[in-house]
This record gives sequence, C-alpha cells and structure tokens, in this order.
Amino acid sequence: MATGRLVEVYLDLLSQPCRAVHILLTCTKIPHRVRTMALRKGEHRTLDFTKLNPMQKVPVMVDDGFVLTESDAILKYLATKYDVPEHWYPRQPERRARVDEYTAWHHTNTRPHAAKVFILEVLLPAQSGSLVDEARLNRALSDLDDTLDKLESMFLRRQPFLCGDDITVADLLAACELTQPLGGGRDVLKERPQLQRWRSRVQSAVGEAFDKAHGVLYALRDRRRARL
Ligand SMILES: N[C@@H](CCC(=O)N[C@@H](CS)C(=O)NCC(=O)O)C(=O)O
Repeated sequence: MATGRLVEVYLDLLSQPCRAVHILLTCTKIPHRVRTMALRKGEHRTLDFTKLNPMQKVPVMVDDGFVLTESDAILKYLATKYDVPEHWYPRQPERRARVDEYTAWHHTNTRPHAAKVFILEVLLPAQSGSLVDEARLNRALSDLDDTLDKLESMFLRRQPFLCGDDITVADLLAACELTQPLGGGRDVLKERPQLQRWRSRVQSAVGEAFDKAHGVLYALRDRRRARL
C-alpha cells in the first residue's frame, strides 16, 4: 500500500457489522482512519453521508476513492487487497468457499435472529418508552435458538472455528452479532458451552481488539444495569 494513505471507515461501534470491520482493521494493522458515526443522532441520514451510501447504513469503507458498503464485502476486500495473514480469508478455493458458505448463511440467520433480540429488548423500548413485548421476544429467542443449534451442529461440529482450524472473517461477523444482546444484559450463549468455547477462542485470537470494539456496547449494558 502507498505510504501515508489510510483506509477510511465510517463506523458506529454499537453496530455489529461495524465492530467486525473494526476488529479486522485493528488485528491486521491495516493503516486506517475511523470516521465515527452516531446512528442514534441520525448522522447516517445527512446529505453527505447519503451521497456516500444511498442505503444510509454503516459500515462504509473508502479506499483511495473506492467506496464500498456491506460488512461482508468490506471484510473480504480488505483481507484480499492487503497483506494480511491468509487465514482471515483463505485463498485456497475450498477453504474460501467455506467462509463464503457461512457468510451467505449469516445474513439470513445469525444476523437477523440475534439482532432482533437486541431490537426488542433494548432499541424499541428505548425509542417508544414502552415495555418489552414478551411474546415477540420469546419468538425471537426461539428463532435464535434454532440458529445456535445449527452453528453447533453444522459449523462447529468438527472444528474449532466456524470455517476450519483458524479464525476467519466469518467468526468476526458471527461473534459480533452474538454479542449484541449483551447490550441488554443478555448473554445468549449462557447455556451453550460449545459456543462459549468458540467465543473464547475468537477472543483469544483477536486479543484486545475484541474489547476495544465492544467498549461502547459494554458501556450501554453497564448503564442499563445501573438503572435497575
Ligand atoms: N448488510 C449490512 C447491514 C448494515 C446495517 O444494517 N447497518 C445498520 C447498523 S447495524 C445501520 O446502519 N442502520 C441504520 C438504519 O437502518 O437506519 C452490512 O452487513 O453491512
């Protein structure tokens, strides 16, 4: 990479896909600058940001004028373009296909199901001032349970990480998503020793980058705890 040039990323660290991008950038030491966004203040709806991403969503990456949205695409682009350890997004076709297999599944399973628990337990009550809708929450938890079963029985059946023997971008997406309900004080892996061991392996593999990315979420959890 040309010296002095920084990859720019627009992130709100309360957002799961943003944290996955943040962790990869931190771990791989790709020179970057974080443009902090506050979704709660509507900063993603300004004219300037809408020009960058008409979808009005984070994360967004800008690399030497190349604008890219979608965490999945950003993670794979960074791991392919920059000189990072190969395990993040293996070049060997079958190993790479395993990562693509998980990430394709992630966006219609782990992501919506874990996110819904957080939305019902934290976001909607905060926005509307109403109580948690317990019936909807129970349905969301049941959907999430199905997803957790599949993570255990399919992706982690014979291997320490979701797509093989080493950590990949797939583990980052999954770990950040499954941590989100912690913002409402809920550890969705509490009764899941196999997934807990996987989460510990992910945390050990990325070191302090994990807590650095999750600091804002932990602070939200602590503020809510203090109010109880
Ligand atoms: N599929 C996208 C999802 C991005 C996304 O949904 N971002 C949320 C935060 S987690 C957002 O920006 N929401 C703002 C809004 O929808 O108003 C990705 O993985 O990057």
